[in-house]
Amino acid sequence: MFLGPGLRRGDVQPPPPVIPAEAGTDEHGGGKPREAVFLGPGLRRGDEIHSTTPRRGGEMTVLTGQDLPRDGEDLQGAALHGRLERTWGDAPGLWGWLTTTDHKRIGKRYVVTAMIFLVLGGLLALAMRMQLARPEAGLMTPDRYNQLFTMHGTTMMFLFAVPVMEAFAVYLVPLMIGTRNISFPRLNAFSYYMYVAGGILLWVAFLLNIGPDAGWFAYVPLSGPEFSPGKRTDIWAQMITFTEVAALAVAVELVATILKQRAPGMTLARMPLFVWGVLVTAFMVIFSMPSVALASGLLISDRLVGTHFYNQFEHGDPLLWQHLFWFFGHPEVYIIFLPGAGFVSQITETFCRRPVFAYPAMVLALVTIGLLAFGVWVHHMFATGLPRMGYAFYTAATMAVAIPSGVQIFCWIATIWDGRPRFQVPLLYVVAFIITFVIGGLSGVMQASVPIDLQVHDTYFIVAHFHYVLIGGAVFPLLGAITYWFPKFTGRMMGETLGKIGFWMIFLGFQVAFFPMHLLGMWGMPRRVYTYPTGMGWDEMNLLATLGSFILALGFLLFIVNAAKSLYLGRIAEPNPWDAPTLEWATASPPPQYNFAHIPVVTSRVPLWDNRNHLPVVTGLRVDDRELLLTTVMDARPDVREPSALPSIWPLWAALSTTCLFISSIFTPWAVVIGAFPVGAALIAWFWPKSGLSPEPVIE
Ligand code: HEM
Ligand SMILES: [Cu+2]
Repeated sequence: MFLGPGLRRGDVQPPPPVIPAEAGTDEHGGGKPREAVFLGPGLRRGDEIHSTTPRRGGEMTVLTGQDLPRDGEDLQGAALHGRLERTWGDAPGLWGWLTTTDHKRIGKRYVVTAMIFLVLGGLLALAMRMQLARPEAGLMTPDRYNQLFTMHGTTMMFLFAVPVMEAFAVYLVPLMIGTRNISFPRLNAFSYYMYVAGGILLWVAFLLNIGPDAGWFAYVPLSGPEFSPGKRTDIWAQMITFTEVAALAVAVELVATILKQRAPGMTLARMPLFVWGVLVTAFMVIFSMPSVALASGLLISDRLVGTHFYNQFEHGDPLLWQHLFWFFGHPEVYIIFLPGAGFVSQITETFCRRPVFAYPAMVLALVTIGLLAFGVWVHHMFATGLPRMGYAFYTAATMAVAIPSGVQIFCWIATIWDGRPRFQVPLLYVVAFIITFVIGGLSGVMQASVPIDLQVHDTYFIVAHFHYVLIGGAVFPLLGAITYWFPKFTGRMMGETLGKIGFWMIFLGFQVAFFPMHLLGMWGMPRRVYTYPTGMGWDEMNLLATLGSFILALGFLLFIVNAAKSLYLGRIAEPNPWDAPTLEWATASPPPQYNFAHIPVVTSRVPLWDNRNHLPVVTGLRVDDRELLLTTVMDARPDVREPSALPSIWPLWAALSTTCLFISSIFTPWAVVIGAFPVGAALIAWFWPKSGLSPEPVIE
């Protein structure tokens, strides 16, 4: 589409002469010949998109009154790439690395960092399982065990699961919706640095033997000033602040990107399901994370300056903590699961070679889960004693979540059933996900019933349940997703044989590790105990669980070995090695910094299947500036062109000064006042107006 002056609404367009195939074909074009398409003054609902050549020379530049270089008939192929490379490229070397605002570079860093935390958290889990393999084992002190399960849960939830999902979204969403960068790219860089700083804080504290020890949900009064003196809990609470700032920043970027930067023609109803999952997730982050940030802020205040928010002797309320925490904590599990469901949908679609069954039902299910997730948090608090009505309401609401979840499960099964499945590694992980997640869902529905919950509360039954949903619902889809998008990230395919061996070890190891925990729980073994006496009948199942967790860990090691090996020796990937239907596969593997030579135009939900050889594109965007095409929220009609932020060192600087502020405020409240100055200075530099390019509308 030519964005210049051009046609007005209602103008009749000439029939579409197709431009010669080689004109639109290039090394970054997925090898597919492309047509340029002229959208005229914006599409309307139901408009046909006509293919046509871009307009000629002079007419392309009228909008600003200057001759600005734009992509189009005059500028394409190698010349266009060179030009875009210069405009979108980073500075070379370390400086470029530190200042980059490219969503792909930051997204990759985010993914790798989150996976490192998965490994660290996994090592802690292995240490715990070693200690619990035999009764009355003396591998570690009770204090060490407390730190281990707290660090494990905290690392997994705050430093691995949520960040890794957001990381994938940061990398994939702009590619999947056909744009050149994420919105607010500097904020994106800032969020990554904040996340890393929070992770380092927690782990350095742990290595110095001042790791938090009050559990990942840090209930008061145990975590309050009276029962947790010292700095351990403050470090935990401040780590929350770091990760919540990071998560909220990314969520805001993702909402803006998804709602305003979709390629022309990608109406809401044509968005890939992963993007839908990310959109719902991002809204959930925005509504739930402030709650835990508030909770931990009040806790720090109680501990540091002696307020009484949670002190029942001074008219505070310990249950306030549980409400604030779980108002975040329950949505959190869907924040982890919904992007996982998105992975599953994309993988199922590609490997079954048909669009996902009942797309509208899938979208409705995602949105419904997102809403219901905010109405069930009290099921974590049944044991605190509630009014009868409360029990009834939260039980019913919890069971209701099974309906949209079930709808999704049946849609995936129908897709496999009705498709032509290729059981390669990513689809194997989908099958593992379905089996495991259904078992976890069933034990979830059991616990929604108050009499059962009161029995199994704080036992290993719960540990079994949440690992079934977390590992089944998020880690299995994630491993499938890594295998699936590995060629896009790195340009090489992951090895299939090692992948399959790893898969079976991980899947079977998981079942052997966690299924016995259901039984242990029902036989009364409490969670969060560093050991247990002999003669309780728990010995064999504990040994089995430990055995399973080592098989699982070995499988995971194989996965890493496979990834590392494939990075250097894997088969070189074409742009679309799996014959997938979504836009990220329309560009090279790995994509160039500007993502697409021409912005694609979308006419269906599976663009690369429906336009096998003719993915229509938009032309007329400036190439001398980082210009993005913004589109309307519902119909994705071209709306405005907007410059995207240039690389900058200030996000890193802002993150460093904020880190100093947050960490020193563990020790004195004055840090907030004094620390505000360097942060303020960094922000002023960050937002200092540059030579002003203001957004121009696409059509006058
Ligand atoms: C690598 C495989 C894993 C193993 C072997 C494992 C094992 C364990 C064990 C033994 C406990 C402590 C039980 C107790 O003493 O009460 C635990 C707790 C926990 N795990 Fe895992 N886990 C694994 C992966 C994960 C993952 C991937 C997540 C999240 C995405 C996760 C989240 C949690 C949470 C939230 C707790 C509760 C911590 C607490 O009680 O404060 N785990 N896990
Ligand atoms: Cu819950």
